[in-house]
Amino acid sequence: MDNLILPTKNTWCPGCGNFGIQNVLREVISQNDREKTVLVTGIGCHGKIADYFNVNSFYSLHGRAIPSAVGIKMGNEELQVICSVGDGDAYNEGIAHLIHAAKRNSNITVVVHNNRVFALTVKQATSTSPKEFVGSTTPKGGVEEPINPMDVMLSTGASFVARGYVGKPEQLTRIISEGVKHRGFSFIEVLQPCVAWLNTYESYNEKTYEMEEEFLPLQEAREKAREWDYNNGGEIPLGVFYREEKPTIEEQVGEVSFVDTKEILEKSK
Ligand SMILES: Cc1ncc(C[n+]2csc(CCOP(=O)(O)OP(=O)(O)O)c2C)c(N)n1
Ligand code: SF4
Ligand SMILES: [Mg+2]
Repeated sequence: MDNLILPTKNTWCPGCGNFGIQNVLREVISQNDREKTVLVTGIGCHGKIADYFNVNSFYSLHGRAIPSAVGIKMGNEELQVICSVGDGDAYNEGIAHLIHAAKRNSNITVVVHNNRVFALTVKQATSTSPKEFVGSTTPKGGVEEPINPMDVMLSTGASFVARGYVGKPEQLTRIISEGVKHRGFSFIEVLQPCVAWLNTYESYNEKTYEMEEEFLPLQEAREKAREWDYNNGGEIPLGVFYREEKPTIEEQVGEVSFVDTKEILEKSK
């Protein structure tokens, strides 16, 4: 027994895609130095993963998991920082943080539990909900086009960009393991069906396929990212779209020297 799952009561709906991500992360964390692993989460159904794992964790504010993770990594480069975030968390509330962490090439791994809905707060449309999604904020169906986060990440400097699906757990394990090993900002979008509000299992089982390429040059990766437009049009490629070696923010900034606030307060007396 790896003792990685706590005996806490699990409140995810039976069949929720989050179980698939939990299984994969369990495998990945058990392959790594557990003492040096930190799991940082947002708020939402996905965030409960911090309650279920017996690993160092930080339950952040909604939309603020990524800056928390960047700060933890900056403070101690030896830590392996994995950030579990929701689509509402990373693509709505916290999208500025996602973009800037990618731009800085912070050496963290971001795993997006993309169920394409604000699930915990009972069915509001997010940035990747299908256009005509009927939810509690769009009772007659939405009017906005979804964004394409893969393309956003490729255009803002993420040095590892990948997509997996909980229905293809072996490939997802490989992708997340590679993302964790990658030196630089790793962005992994995981298609995670929400059986309560947007059950996409059938459609994903039919439309997803595993890419043959190990990874692609940037322009081809961007074209590949546009193959699926999040409005359920077209086939859905899975795999590592892009990877690049370049200096991380932590290497460039060097050691952080913390300000001793106690000393400052003493001096100001
Ligand atoms: C700043 C802030 N805004 C809104 C909320 C309310 N809230 C809590 S969970 C949640 C939905 C989260 O959606 P998502 O990130 O997609 O996670 P999921 O529940 O789908 O896993 C919202 C809107 C909050 N807690 N804090
Ligand atoms: S509401 Fe959706 S995301 Fe939340 S636990 Fe249930 S199935 Fe999973
Ligand atoms: Mg969500």
